[in-house]
Amino acid sequence: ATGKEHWPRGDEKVWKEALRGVDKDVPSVTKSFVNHVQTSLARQAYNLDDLGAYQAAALSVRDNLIVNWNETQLNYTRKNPKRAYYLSLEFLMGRTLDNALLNLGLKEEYRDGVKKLGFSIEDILDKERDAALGNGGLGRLAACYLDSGSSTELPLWGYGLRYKYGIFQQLISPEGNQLEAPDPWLENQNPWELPRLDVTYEVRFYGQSERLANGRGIWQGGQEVVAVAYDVMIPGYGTKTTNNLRLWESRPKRGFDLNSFNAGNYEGAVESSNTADAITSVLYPNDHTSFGKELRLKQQYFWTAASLADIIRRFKQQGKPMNQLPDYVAIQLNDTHPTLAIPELMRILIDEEDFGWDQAWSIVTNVFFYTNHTVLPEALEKWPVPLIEHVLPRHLQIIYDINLFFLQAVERKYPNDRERLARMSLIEEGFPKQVRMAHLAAVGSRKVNGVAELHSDLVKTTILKDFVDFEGVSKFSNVTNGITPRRWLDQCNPELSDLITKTLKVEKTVWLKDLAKLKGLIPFAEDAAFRKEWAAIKQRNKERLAHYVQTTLGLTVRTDAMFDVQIKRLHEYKRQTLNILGVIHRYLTLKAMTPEEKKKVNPRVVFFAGKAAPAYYIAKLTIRLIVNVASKINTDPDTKDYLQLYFLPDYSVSLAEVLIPASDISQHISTAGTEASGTSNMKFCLNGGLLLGTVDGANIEIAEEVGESNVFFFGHLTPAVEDLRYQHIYHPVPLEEKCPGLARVIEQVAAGLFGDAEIYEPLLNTIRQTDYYLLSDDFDSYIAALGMVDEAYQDQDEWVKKSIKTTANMGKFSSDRAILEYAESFWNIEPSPVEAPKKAT
Ligand code: B1N
Repeated sequence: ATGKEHWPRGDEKVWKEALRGVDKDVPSVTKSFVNHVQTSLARQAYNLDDLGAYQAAALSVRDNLIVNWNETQLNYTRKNPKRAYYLSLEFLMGRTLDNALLNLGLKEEYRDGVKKLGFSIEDILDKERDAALGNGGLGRLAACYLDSGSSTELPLWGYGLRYKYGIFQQLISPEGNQLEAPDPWLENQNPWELPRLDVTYEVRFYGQSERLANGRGIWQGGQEVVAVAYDVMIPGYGTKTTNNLRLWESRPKRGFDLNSFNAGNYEGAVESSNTADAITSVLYPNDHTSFGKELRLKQQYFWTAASLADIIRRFKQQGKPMNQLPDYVAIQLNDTHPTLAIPELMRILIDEEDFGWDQAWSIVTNVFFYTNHTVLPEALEKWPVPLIEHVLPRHLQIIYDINLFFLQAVERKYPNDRERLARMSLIEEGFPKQVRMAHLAAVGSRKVNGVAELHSDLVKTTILKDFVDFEGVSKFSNVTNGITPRRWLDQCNPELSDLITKTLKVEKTVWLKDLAKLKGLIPFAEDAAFRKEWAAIKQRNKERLAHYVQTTLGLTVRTDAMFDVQIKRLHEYKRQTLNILGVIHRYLTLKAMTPEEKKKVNPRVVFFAGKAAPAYYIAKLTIRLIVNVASKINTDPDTKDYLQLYFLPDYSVSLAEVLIPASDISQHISTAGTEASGTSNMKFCLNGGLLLGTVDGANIEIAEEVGESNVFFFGHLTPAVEDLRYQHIYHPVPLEEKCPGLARVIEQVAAGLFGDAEIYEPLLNTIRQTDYYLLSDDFDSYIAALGMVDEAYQDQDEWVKKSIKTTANMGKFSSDRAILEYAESFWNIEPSPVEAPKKAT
């Protein structure tokens, strides 16, 4: 018993007045909260727990969002601006309540309001489950862009799928194996979505497609599935604009097939409903792999068809002819996942709207824009021709026609160049033939972009080189990714945000929308009192993380050490293996030291977090190695005061919000040329964490902004990679010779220092054999860079200066800048502020 069982919590008078609806003294926040407890939740005010309080607060905040959402949509309907649509299979939103309170400017009112009723706002916020409808960076980027779209008052909607299960929950077994559990995130009801049961479309699969002489097609038969809209309100920071994220749920067209039901075939009758539901049941948990699964193809078509139908219906309500579609609609394709929208719009224009091919194609190629997020070959989507033919017969015909006209044009420019035609074809020859979605997306779009300078150059010089030659370079460009500083600074690091506001002497509503203002912090790097405050905040953030680890895992983290963090999806190209082998190297070095030598060592705590795709064996072995190294070294009396290691299970947006502000140094150590951008690198640096990384992705632009002396770079550069790989295969050098330090570490793992000797063989073999990701080439410079980090950390004054200068120079990486680049240089859309409603007279 806590002695707190006599309800109500908090101030009894406030409760009573609010319950009675006394108008005078009770703030409206309190009234609305209590009202929702009594009505929407049908709960006794005197018996409300934190979860109930979260639900009441969410419903009450939602009322505010709905008002703004309605005004925003009305504003758009009245003004008819050109609109942009962001089609993404993933939206990794995380939690909503805190963000909604911040953006509405209601945080303090709610803090006070719930306090009087006996609750702490932090405890309430902590009850919310993450909306985890995404795998990693690509999905989180989509969420940041929606926040920025509303914050810059752009008419921008998102379209996605309402998965019943988000990314799996990660459990770690005692042996260190990753186990996956489903994430039924909708279980406790979701106050942030508005079901629109009246907004529905029918989407066809399978059936037959007949071609008519005039080029049109008739697609009929097969199965129809219903798409139902759910709207998620996206408030802007300090704006009325509240845009929409529309997520589709699949439902069977008929719940039951009555004929077979009456014939006693119960299972047959419910079967069609099972397959229809399955389409939006689960988010595919693989990033960076193309699997060719039928259900994934159906997800992609279901979502693009419903979204396009919805977009076209809205456009038609304006009474404009279809050939003006590109003047009013821009559609951004988030990677190739929504590429079927291209043949789908062709189908609508030709088969349903009576357009000829050329006119239809000119509309299509002025509506779509394609963002590429990776150049890794295994991630480039390809769909087997027979599968598309089976599921979407009409679309296959259209894809073949697009290809025919396209290759004819290529042939005219480069006569008799068969190899070029084969390279550029939308169809890859083989058994089976496959449709290359990146080629289709590039051919069918107005613009193509990568997500950081280096990556965009690689797109132009590698995977789409022939297309640059053919179409001219002006179609291909770069938009460096960004992050929203609202969530990734103000919300996750409130103390730092307050210190910045106080120091800049500018309202946070100003600098959070004009992040270049952070440059005003630069002179304060020389101010000792400021540095002290800055460092104290980092320290408290470390303690907050330690508290999290203590309460969730029961482990005690020392907070007087350097916090070294690598958090991201497990993938060989991201080289978590390099990091853990570096940790073992440090451990072995410590073991060999005398007590005197050890005294000079700065203690370090290394954190890992991240999920592995369930079928990615090597990635899962890496987790297992990390976990087992941790249990060995954390209990070794020789070293545990100098080196601790933690693998935090079930990485999520919310966990990132605790980890990032606590980091002194974070690792972004992909093989050069493999990480398209990275976005957590931006989050760490914005929070004053320094960066240890390779010359890859957005690391390069971060270094350009914050100064190369404030980042720790190591490793080979992109142009060297191809040649090094060639050397590995054709002129292999034994590991003991090439990189003795790494060989020694690998020997220890193989010898069973961390148990399970044989189990790690496949992982170790990836390095001993082809070493595709170049660990043996970069290991020595990696260890050297870690040494430089240690050395720099010894001089705390200098370190804190670096930290301040890093934050101060991160303005470029606001997602507001990125979304405005898309708006101005691609979509040609403008802010459309919601006008203040006319005062009732
Ligand atoms: O997109 C992020 C980048 O910051 C990262 O560098 C990049 O790796 C990431 C197939 C992907 N690229 N490709 C994917 C996700 C899901 C899937 O099914 C590929 N994710 C990225 C934002 O630009």
